[in-house]
Amino acid sequence: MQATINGKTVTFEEHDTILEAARRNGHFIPTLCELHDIDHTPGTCRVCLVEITRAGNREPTIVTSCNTPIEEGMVIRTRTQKVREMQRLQVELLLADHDLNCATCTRHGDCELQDVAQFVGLQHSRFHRDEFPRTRMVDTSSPAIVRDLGKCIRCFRCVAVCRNEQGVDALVVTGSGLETGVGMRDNLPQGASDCVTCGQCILVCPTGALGEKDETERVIDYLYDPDIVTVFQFAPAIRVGFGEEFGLPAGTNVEGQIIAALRQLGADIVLDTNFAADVVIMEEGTELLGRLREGKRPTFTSCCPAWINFAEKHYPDILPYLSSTKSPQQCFGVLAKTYLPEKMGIDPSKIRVISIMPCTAKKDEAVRRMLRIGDTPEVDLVLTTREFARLLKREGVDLRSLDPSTFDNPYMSAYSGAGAIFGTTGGVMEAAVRTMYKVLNGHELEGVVIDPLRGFEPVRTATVDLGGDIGTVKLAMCHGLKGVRTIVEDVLAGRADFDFIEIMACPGGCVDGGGHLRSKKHYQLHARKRRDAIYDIDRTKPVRQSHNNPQVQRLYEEFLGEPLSERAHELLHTRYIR
Ligand code: HC1
Ligand code: SF4
Repeated sequence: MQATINGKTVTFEEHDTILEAARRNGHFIPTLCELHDIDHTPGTCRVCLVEITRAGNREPTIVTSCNTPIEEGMVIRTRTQKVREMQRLQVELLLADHDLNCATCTRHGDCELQDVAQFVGLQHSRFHRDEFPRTRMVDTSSPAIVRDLGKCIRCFRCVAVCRNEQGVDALVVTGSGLETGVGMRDNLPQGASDCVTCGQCILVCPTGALGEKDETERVIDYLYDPDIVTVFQFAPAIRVGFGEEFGLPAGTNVEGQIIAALRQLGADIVLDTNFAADVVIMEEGTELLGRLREGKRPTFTSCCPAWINFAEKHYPDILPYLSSTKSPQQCFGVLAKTYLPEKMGIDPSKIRVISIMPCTAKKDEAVRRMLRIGDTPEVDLVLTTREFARLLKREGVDLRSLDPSTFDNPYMSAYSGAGAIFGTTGGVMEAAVRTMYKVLNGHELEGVVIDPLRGFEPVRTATVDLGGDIGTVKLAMCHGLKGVRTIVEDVLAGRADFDFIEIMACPGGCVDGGGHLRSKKHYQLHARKRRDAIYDIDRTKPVRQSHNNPQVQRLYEEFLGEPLSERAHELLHTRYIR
């Protein structure tokens, strides 16, 4: 089938929209609300206007290209005078009640609305008014996410992701006419709503309307305070996602440059969450074997904080099935304020633990009241990948110009390949199997890569023979909350037959966490490359099992005793709120 776009013949397929056919044939049409990757074409922004003349029809008309099917013989023009004037007017109307404090917006320079305003050649907005309707407020009630409705352009991508991709359905379209907006269901503040702070809505927001609660200023306060000892940790997925913030190809491993950047910032101690991931395997693996021996099944992993929020808010009856082991972020935090100062002779009250995570929900986790040592949080501050990039840019550090550095701390920085793979779906499960096999059989599993556990399907299942007195176990891995809802309902209804279930709330796991770089116009563009980079780290590590990490062995010998010892229990395990 053929049509003409800007004088050139193009071929198209049945059911193609004009926008799809134009893109495939290299014709640019600006859009703000449409997002192909999640099949979202609400037609609300009206900037994807084109002029069309249908076959056998002389009169051209203007239509929105995102939701108009292309037809045989159609003549399409994307840059006529009329189209350009109408697009410009449309953008002026969008800016009429938009908060135009662009210089102070964290999205400045990375905003799809700015791109479109440049494209239509807008130099000032004639209709702008400073008084917003009451509904266009800033909601700061969540510890993780800020919704600034003065910057919302009503594309409803966030509503679509939350409802259709995550199945949480916490966001709704509110009001009508000039007061149309996006709110939390039941008009609740975000902090009291059903939102689980996964941050997937942030990844698709075209403007600065959705973002993490920015903590870069507090980190700078800590860095320049001579009385404070800053201890940094960064998550498994950070090293393979962070380079993109500085223009490096997706999946580039920048672990060494991150260490160098933190030292240049003035960090006192730079350590690794991957070390704590190995510790989690020691605890969670032992806990799981105990539960299996007691006939308690299944056990769910507990390292993903958006999953914990989801379980607590949406399915509290599932909480008894969750592992009590804290996440690596929190195991790190508590050890950095107990074990580390004991070993290094530092006053624990001076230590501030700062995490760099690909995740917004980790901010929520860090302020949970059961994750404190007395009055002190185990983790003081969490920066997302995006904030860490912002911090480096604020402090004039260019990641690309740094020579890679290495860890030099003998207590909490070494990690195994098992700790590294936590950052992708199936990784926690694979790491746990490697260690449980050794515990049960006294010798290592041959061939540490367990292929059935790898993959990208939203729900995967596998059967693995662990040997010893446990034998064959049934495993499931699920990433993306939509699939989680089904699996949790199956468990509660007695329809599921599993021993161990790994849950990661973000589709893809942490490699595509809600705190990572936003890919303008795409959703989950780089997850696979980041995952492959994580598997490469595992492949090249001399130590690939958590129990063989020498720093983990030292931690147990010199501080914790055995996994699940009284001290390990007190420091590394938690409970959940119904
Ligand atoms: Fe994750 Fe985890 S893997 S939750 O995805 O268990 O964020 O990367 O840090 O805590 O280790 C995130 C990543 C991360 C924890 C670990
Ligand atoms: Fe929905 Fe997640 Fe956004 Fe909350 S953070 S509104 S759960 S997509």
